[in-house]
Amino acid sequence: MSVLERITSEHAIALEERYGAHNYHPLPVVLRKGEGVFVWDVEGKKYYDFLSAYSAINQGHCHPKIVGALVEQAQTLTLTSRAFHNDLLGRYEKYAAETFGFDKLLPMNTGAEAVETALKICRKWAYEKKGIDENEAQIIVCENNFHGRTTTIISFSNDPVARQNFGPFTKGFIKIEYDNLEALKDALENNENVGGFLVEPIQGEAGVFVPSDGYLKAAKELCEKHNVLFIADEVQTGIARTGSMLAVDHENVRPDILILGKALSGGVFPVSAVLANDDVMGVIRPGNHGSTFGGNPIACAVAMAALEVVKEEGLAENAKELGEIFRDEMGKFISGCEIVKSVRGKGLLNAILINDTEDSSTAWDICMALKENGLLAKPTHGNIIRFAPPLVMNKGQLMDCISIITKTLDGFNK
Ligand code: IF1
Repeated sequence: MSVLERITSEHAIALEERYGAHNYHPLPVVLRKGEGVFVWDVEGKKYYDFLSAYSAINQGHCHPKIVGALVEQAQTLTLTSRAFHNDLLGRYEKYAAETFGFDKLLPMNTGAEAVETALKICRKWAYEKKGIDENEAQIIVCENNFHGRTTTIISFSNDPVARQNFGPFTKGFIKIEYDNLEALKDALENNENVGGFLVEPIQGEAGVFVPSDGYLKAAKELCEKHNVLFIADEVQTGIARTGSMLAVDHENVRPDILILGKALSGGVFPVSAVLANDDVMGVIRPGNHGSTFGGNPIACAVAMAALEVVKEEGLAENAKELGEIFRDEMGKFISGCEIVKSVRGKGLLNAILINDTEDSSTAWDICMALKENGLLAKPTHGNIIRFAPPLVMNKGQLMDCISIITKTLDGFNK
């Protein structure tokens, strides 16, 4: 079977249904091409992409500079493993470490792996630097978090669907309410063995939940006071998505451990990373951690190009500017409408709350109508729709999208 052979949407979906594990419930659209802010389905219909592969495609689909780096490197050297050095790893580590202001980087592939890596570094630091007794270290996490799908990570999720019948779970996590400084203070004061606090600067899966102004800064200060590592999961919020290179930059917070993924590669290759300073990263020694593909030459070339694109094209500034327009325009629309309760977000990571119950199909039906009208978005938690277009969008395109969204929503106004 040739990949060049054309296939209908119906046939493609039927094949996945028959031969693929049923671990997703996608919108019934089959994409075959992407460019910038647009994707095309197999029948040739063109859409604005308002999911950006969960913020992995911040730089736009098939960015020529990033794809160019991928192709050139793929024809030169793809993988050496870490048993040998390669000529790009050090250059990439230097470039990324300097970009984000850390001493060192540990390269991995997926977001979940990078979160796992951060948890391991944090525990080892807790024993070797903080002096916590063996096997006693605790890490504070937040309710309604999303950090990935591994057994350890789902151990501290509170999504029943993600957890049920996957136990037994990993111990050593204390869960507190998000955006609640008192809860963090209590947890730090009442537990001696805390090594770290793992937090998303904006909770993505929870429905783009933006914490109160000053929360991250105050949380970091509390962590400092208790000699606890502040671990920021910027897998989704990082790389310009929220209108600054990192979401923690809005509050001038420097995490002790920074976790990146998704758009670190512009979505062309799985690339993730953990960054920290020497006092923390120094606990990792040969044999403690690794990955066959982590730090491979293609990943290094791609990630450097992806970061260059973010800087060269001013994507953080653009996300900030367009995000404000988006929330302003949606806010105006909402004030005279029944179907949407509110709009929230930062930069180009936004969501609208549909005025219906969580178990209703309204948000799904709206996404189906948006698809018919040429815009792809996906509901989360039943009644929330996330809007996260590629950051290479221009103002004219954004206004076009706002018009598609408001006209579609009007069709649902009772
Ligand atoms: C799926 C959500 C987004 C993440 C943060 C780590 C990871 C993610 C903050 C793991 C991944 C994803 C994965 C995706 C759905 C998705 C998601 F809806 F669940 F919340 F983006 F909005 N930390 N987020 O958001 O990264 O291992 O997947 O590379 O299909 O599960 P990964």
